Amino acid sequence: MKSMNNIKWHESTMSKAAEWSDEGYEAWLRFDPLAKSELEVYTDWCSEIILSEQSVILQAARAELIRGIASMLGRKPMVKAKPSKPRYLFVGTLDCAELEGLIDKKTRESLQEEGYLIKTVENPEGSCIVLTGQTDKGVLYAAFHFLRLLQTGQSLNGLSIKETPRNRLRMINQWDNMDGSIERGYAGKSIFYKNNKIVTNVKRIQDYARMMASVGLNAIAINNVNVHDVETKLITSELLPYVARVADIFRAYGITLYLSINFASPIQIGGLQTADPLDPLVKQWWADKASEVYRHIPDFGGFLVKADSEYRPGPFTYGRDHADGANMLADALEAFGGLVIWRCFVYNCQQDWRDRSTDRARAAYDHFCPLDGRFCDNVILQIKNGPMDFQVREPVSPLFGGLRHTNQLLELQITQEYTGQQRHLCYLVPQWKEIIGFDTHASGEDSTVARIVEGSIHGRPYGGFAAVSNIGDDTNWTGHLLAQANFYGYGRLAWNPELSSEQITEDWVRLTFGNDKTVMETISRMLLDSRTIYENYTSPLGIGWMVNPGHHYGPNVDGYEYSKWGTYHFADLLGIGVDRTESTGTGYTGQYHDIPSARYESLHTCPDELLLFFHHVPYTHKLHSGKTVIQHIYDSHFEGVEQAGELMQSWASLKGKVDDTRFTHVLSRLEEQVRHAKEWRDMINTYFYRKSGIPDERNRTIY
Ligand code: GCV
Repeated sequence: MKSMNNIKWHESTMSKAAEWSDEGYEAWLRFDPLAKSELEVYTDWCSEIILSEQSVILQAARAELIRGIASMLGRKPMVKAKPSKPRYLFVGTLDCAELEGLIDKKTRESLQEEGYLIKTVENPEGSCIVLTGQTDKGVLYAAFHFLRLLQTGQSLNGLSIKETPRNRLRMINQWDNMDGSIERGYAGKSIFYKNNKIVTNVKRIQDYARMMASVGLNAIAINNVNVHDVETKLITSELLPYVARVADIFRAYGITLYLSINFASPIQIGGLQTADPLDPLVKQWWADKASEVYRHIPDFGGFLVKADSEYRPGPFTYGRDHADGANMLADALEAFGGLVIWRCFVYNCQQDWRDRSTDRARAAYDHFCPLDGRFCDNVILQIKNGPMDFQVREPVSPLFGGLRHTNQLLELQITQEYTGQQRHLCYLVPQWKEIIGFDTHASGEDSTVARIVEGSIHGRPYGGFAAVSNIGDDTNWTGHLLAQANFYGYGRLAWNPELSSEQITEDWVRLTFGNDKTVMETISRMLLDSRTIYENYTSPLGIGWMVNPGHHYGPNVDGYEYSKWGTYHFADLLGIGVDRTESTGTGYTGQYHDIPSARYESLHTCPDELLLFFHHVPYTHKLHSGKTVIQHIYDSHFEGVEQAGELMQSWASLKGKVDDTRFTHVLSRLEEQVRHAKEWRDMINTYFYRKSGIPDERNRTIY
């Protein structure tokens, strides 16, 4: 535990990496100097900070406030134990003696563990703005929120902001491997590992922790869910001291560390003959392993597990089920307060494409719903947002609403595996809002995914959001600078799913590019439109895929059509789509509760954008929009390319208003997007024209 008190490194984060600031290294924590009009009043409040406690997290809050305020106001604030001015900032937890009598009982009681309060308080010594919370973490979040107020030019008069996170877990999954590669990573190499070792220069990890905390994220699994040989050893005494150092860094920013584990570890690193979860030796091995991990990292979060999925080992090998597997690990971790996060991405990845009775979309529900109620309280099932795999459009997984007695985490993918790989602009917050707002009708109306995963509908102790990170060691973290908005937006939504896409977007643009109205409106519009645009020129009407196999970039309509992965579109000369109805298809629609089930089952009520996910229809089928399917395909693809061109023009209009480095970088990505969108348009349109023989009503060029 010695390293827990090591707070020296904060100072190193104090030096502003000026040489990086125009390349996007500082992301939304740039703290650019503020306009003159705001300086006077802000300086009046911020030149003195009263802060007496010294925990690592409060040290971080202090460091952030000094850094941010100094950078924005051009003057470093003084940190003192007692105020010497009539206006100052007070930073500390609610139990500080100074706050006695200043914050009423009701407010105190309403602030939960990670919640915070930012409040202007008049007291005998003058007025202060209090940044407080029940815990140090709350105070840290309050500090970041306060900095956001300054950065976005808000008034500091009569502040009374109370925030509590809706979700207990707000997690990031890194798909990083120890050789430095990142599975589905599009922004360089890992910031955690190099040459099969944990990095020694931890500056990037520290700055990443700051970025995470600034948007309220509180948990991270630092290795890929596909745990290969070297990574299996992360839970051994050889590597745990290094993992512990990374845990120290995250701890100072209120972030708990998790590891992905290999279910076959007892065999691979334990010398046992089996990994059978019901075998007493295996149980003992994991119990011993858990205590070893906690000796190194006393506040370790727990294990993230991908089992019996895409060739990963799991309980099926021993004739056991997922509840047996997860509960065995849960028993081992329970004494230490650890959690098992067990993924539901389980399906047959060796399907025969000729077999139309097997439907990959059904798999997660079919595997996990029968186990509902059997999982220990410290197990959380992590469920991908859709039944397939992070496509630009798919329905919400019916497991949300299907499970009633199990903790659930919504898994999103920030990294843009199927949505343009951070070469195309595809801002995902609007998609995520649709997902979390989806009404499952599990317990009557308003049984939204947001309410299910927060645990309120079924009274579950744990729940929240997890997402696959999109960052790497590229200077700007995310490859495409504007893809930073996806990371930012994820954090804000995980904290408060009620925030609108518009609000989150505006905040991000202001923090990243400043408060100029034209810049703010132009970039916000670009972001908010970008998902629809991407959808327009890629696979149509919810069918998904149509990408090059393996790396998943670029169009290939039949790329997955005759493969083993269970991802088909079934296009022939007459029509396209997968019949997933109960009446004539795979029965997938029956996995939803009555109202969504009936909506998807009927051709009359199935929404256009998901039509081909649920139904096989002729190309001449009329959509609710009044267009035929084939004409919709042509029109949306021509339109998508035009819209991509408009994105580029919108950006070009900002020349001179955004610094040259960031301007040129984004412009070149948008140019590539336009070129590539044309490739998508022409391949998709040509494919369907050749299949159907039906010409475009408007006689545009199709090859
Ligand atoms: C980490 C998809 C991706 C894989 C990923 C897998 C998963 O299949 O293509 O790279 O593996 O999902 O989520 O486990």
